[in-house]
Amino acid sequence: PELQYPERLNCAVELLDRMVASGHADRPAILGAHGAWTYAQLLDRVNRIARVLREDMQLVTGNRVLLRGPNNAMMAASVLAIWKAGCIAVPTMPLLRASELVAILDKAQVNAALCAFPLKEEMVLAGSQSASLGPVVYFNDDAPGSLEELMASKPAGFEAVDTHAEDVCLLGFTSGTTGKPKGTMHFHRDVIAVCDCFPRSTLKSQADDIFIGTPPLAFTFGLGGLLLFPLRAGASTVLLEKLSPDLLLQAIQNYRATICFTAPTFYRQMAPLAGRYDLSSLRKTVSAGEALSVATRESWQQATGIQMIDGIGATEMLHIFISAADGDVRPGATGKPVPGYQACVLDDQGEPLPPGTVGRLAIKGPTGCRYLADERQHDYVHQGWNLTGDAYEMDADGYFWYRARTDDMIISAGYNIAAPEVEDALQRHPAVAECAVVGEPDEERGQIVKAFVVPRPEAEPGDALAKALQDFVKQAIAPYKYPRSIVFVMSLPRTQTGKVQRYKLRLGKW
Ligand code: 3UK
Repeated sequence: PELQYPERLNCAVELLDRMVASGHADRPAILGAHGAWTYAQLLDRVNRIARVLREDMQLVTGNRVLLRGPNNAMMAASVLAIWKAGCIAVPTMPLLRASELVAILDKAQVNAALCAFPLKEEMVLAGSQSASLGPVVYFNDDAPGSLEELMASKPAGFEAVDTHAEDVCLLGFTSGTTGKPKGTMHFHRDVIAVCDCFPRSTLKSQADDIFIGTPPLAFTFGLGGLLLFPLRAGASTVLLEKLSPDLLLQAIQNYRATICFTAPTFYRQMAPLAGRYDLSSLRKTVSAGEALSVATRESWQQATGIQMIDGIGATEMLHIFISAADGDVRPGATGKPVPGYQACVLDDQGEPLPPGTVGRLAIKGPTGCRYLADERQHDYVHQGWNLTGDAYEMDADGYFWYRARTDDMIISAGYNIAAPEVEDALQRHPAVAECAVVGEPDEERGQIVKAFVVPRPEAEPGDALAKALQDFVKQAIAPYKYPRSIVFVMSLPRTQTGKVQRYKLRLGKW
């Protein structure tokens, strides 16, 4: 792809003003509970919010603005307005508690906040403990002093702040699968570059597409898939505040959505319900966030006829960098580097490994990891290669196969066992709703394979089922990989982005 951008670049102008100027003004941009906003209407809102930021909240270029809210039109307009006003957006997951928010306010040295009214309580609590935080304005509310009211009194139009392509515009926080969230910095150029990679080469999105899905706009998976990619393509996006497998299927039917973004667990839950809805509009479905098992891929394909597009992305990389679509899909493999990115598998010394060997995944491309000052930048980036913390194997044809998070390789009696492989096998058993596998310290074997299983409602957990599951796994994969210990649980601990927190399972506390 052509990834040369001018030195002066404001990503909001690229994504929005340019679209309005090039004939998209009256096309629908954002659909949802608010109704529909065209590109021109979205631009008008963005300009007014940008004025509020600069004129009422007195912000200057480079200020950091915390952004809190559900996936809706005002939230989307606010991100774009923060960029257009030359400020840095710090989106946060709606469910964060005050103590977690305080950590982010401090770490990101936040100057101001735009916050959805229903999240006010936590915001006030956190704000009272922050030294840096200035003005806070609430939206999704028409009370005096609300963002909506301030916007209404502004004149139309706003001249974008002239930013450098390499000015930071986004602080993305990781979801904390291994503990405390880390902040990552992204430039205006990065925001446009991710739009010109995966969605163009792999997804092949077009102006008549209607995007829909579940990931929060506060998660770069959702920000890209449900806002940046649709805008860059001149397409429409459906933003949904309330989500469940049934509600998402219903919304796909109602809005005639064509492209869906969500995580494997959601596809797994939607597959058995899909037959009740008219999903004929749907063309492409993207799975990311966690490994997509062959079982989930197959159940979705059987239910809908759609071949899933798996893609691995990371907050550090901003979005997806390995993926495959259409005829290029190899079930079980994530795919090949997205055009624009390079990938290889390295050993612990940083030397490239030959095909067929499991090692550390390393990525180079137009986006990359820049942690906020206090993080361990050198653990992630070595000689320009981003080490994502994933154990991968490349085959002779250049396809990349996910094996595990590097921390989730279990070594038992000298065997290397990838936790997700055991999970895949378990998931194929009809009594298993969900499961997660970890290594448990063991005197004799070093570690043993331990499985946490959420049984389906009709299944009867107990010794008999545990034995049946063990036998089932021994039939499916090399017998030494079977879980020696099985624990039945009601649910699995997950991050707010939907990832299993295996470190909590290992600690036995959640
Ligand atoms: C894991 C996957 C196997 C992998 C993300 C798409 O997930 C995203 O970002 P996070 O920072 O986590 C990154 C880590 O998640 N992972 C993600 N996708 C896959 N593992 N197969 C996959 N398809 O361990 C990775 O290092 O929360 C995903 C776009 C933007 C994102 N931020």
